[in-house]
Amino acid sequence: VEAEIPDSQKAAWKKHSAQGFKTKEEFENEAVRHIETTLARSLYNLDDGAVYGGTALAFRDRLVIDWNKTQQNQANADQKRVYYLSLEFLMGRALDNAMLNVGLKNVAKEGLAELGFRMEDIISQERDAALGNGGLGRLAACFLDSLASLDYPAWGYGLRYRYGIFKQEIVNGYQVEVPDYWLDFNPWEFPRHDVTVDIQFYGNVRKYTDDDGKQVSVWENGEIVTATAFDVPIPGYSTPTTNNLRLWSSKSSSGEFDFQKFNSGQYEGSVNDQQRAETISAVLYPNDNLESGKELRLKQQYFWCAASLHDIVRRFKKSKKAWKEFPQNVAIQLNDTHPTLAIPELQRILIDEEGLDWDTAWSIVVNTFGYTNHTVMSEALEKWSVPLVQSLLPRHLQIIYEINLHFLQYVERTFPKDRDMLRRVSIIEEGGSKMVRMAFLAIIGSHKVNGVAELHSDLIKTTIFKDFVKIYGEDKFTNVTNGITPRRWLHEANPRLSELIASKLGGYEFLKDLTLLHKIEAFADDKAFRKEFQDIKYANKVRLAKYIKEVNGVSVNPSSLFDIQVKRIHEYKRQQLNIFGVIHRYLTLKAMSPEERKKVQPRVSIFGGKAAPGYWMAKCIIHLVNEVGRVVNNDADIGDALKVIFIEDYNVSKCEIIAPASDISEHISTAGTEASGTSNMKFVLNGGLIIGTCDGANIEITREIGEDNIFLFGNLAEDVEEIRHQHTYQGVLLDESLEKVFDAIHGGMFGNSDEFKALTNTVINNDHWLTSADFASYIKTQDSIDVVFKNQEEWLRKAIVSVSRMGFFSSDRCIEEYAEAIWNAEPVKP
Ligand code: 8GP
Repeated sequence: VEAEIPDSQKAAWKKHSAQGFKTKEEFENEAVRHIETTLARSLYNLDDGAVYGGTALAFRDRLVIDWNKTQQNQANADQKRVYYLSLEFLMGRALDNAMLNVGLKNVAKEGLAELGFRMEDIISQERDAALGNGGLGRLAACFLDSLASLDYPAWGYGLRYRYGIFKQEIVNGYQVEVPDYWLDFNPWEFPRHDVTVDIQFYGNVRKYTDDDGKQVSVWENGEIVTATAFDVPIPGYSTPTTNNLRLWSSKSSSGEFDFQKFNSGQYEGSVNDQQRAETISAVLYPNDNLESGKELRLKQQYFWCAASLHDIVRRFKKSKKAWKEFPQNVAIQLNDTHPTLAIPELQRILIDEEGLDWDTAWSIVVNTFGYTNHTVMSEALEKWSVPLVQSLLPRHLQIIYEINLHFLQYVERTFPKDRDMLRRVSIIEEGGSKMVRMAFLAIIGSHKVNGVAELHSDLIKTTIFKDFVKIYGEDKFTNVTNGITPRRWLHEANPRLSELIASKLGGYEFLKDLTLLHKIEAFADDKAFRKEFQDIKYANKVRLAKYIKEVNGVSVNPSSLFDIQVKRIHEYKRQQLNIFGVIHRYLTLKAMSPEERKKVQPRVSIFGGKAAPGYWMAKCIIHLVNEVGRVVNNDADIGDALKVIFIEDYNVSKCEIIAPASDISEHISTAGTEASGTSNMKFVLNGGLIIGTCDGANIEITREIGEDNIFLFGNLAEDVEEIRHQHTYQGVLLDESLEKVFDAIHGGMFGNSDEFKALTNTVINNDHWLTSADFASYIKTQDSIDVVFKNQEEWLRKAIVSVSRMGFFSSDRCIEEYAEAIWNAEPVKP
């Protein structure tokens, strides 16, 4: 195509092509131009919001110039591309990240100052892009940052939800969900009204024999919904590589609305189709580690998978290569089982549309996909009812049955004696109602399956996927321990700590190679360094205390020990263990004389996190935390000795204030339940210590930083089953201190005790999450934390050594591992 353009035309384009700003002057030009023209505001009609808008648009222009060059360059390079399919991308704010990654933060800061604005105020105007629930979605966001920073030709594919995760308000101590209107102003996306795909649902399959005697299946007469692409540029750090996150939005295929109905006076009916279609990408399902099995969710999954695959296949076909080369050109990573329909969809395209035979097509499919599992908990494993799939995706159900047939025939040949094996591994679960087991389909249709931390990857091999290890061998299963991007989670969240580290390492190279942090260990005993490190932590605590004062109206003393647990509220994550521990502390303090109380290490217990709207028990936990806070924070006997805070609407940008301010953070899931956890990494990287169970990535964090630098407690994963068994057959032996805590709750100390009955009863009745079984060990460990914290020199030493040993947990390392062991992909030099 390039050759067909006349030279004179090329020269004209080159002369006028957008360059993007580089200097402070140019930045101010661009920002003011956008404020005055794009946003139609003026010097006399300005606020921080408008200046944020102008600044963001100026940076967006920069990004899109790099984005264009990157896409051109990657197309020319003709290398294997990576596609990361995820229903969730929990991106947070983009402006600060864009400024850092393109290296123009100081330029913008000076420019803004000259225009009369403070950088921090402008950055804080931005709303989070909250297209995710928790760890799984944030991991996808960190991976995009690392893929671009390492120059991989990689795209993310997701859904452009009109409403991301709900906004949480706390009203009278209860969680209330409010819609999040994040799209009101979003300068970071480019609508591509020319990039659309028609997606079919329902309908029927017609079979016929063609002229060559070949059986052909045609899926037809369905309902059509149109997918439109919205592109979000993803800038790499310290490289011009700018990748793409393509989010699909749904709309009616028949245009805006039905004109015939409209003209015949059926005004409401005329918009019905449109609304039905738009519903598909309207909301993010707000469940974390729980599947709801709703038809709309299945529609979302197919809509997104089909649009993305169509796009990927279209791009591949432009290369005019043979189909068998597809897996050498395309790697698709499935983030959990949500995109599993991409497997039968690619098979359908290859056999029904491209005319390949089954075996050739299937080998292409398997070599293309990789599947990442994020949980072993049965309530989170996706299953779809066969009749539902039959009605929505009739052709796909046929293909799934055929995949299953081929697979089971193979299993039968290989394990002729194990008849029960067929029942256990079949994609179709028989029984009352037939279900499609998505994880099994994902394993069978992928060449690699990975867990997200060592323990978790071992557990999937020995529990839920045990039979598949027998069938396929160990090699198909691998581990890639999660990581976090040091750009956002160190440099942006904690600029002073980043600066201190840079001053010792002679620059910011460690933001690209986090293992360089190990050189900081030499300063663990350096007095001046320790002092500076301590001052930074204190300043970060002051910043959080200020936020708490503003929002919660409670004064907390920044010299107290800040004890933080922020994550989705879930019984397995055990915020209930934490709050019961807090009540125990309160009762202990109450029983002391004022003199004794003065000697106790003051603490602020901070909680934050959303409960799925339908998860009643999680909502009870939030309510209890708030009620305990109300009582404790107003108890004059207690004063600074204990404060209990619930931070409303925990999200990515709040985490950036919270993580740098912790002394201790809690990662206390029942052993064997938290696949990895990633906030544990964020907290340690920011100079806080951890209290945690031997679970998920806590285990590898311990290995890296050393047992002396982490507070571990509780039963081990290998003993959990046995303990549960005992509970079932011998009843729960309630911990004595916990019993006192329950007495206080039942006695009405924290308001109407009926509201908390369910919470205490599940512990008393079967203690599935080992809250009582781990209580004594938890309390003892918390007490030892008070003792160590009093010795600030020792504490600082532990914290500094821990930071220096966190290099392994960069998401850059994860991406290198995926690229090497799963994708076989190489970077494209910009
Ligand atoms: C989460 C895990 O719970 C967490 O330990 C891990 O760090 C994170 O994934 C990233 O790997 N899992 C989920 O959020 C999850 O399984 N969600 C599915 C139900 C959707």
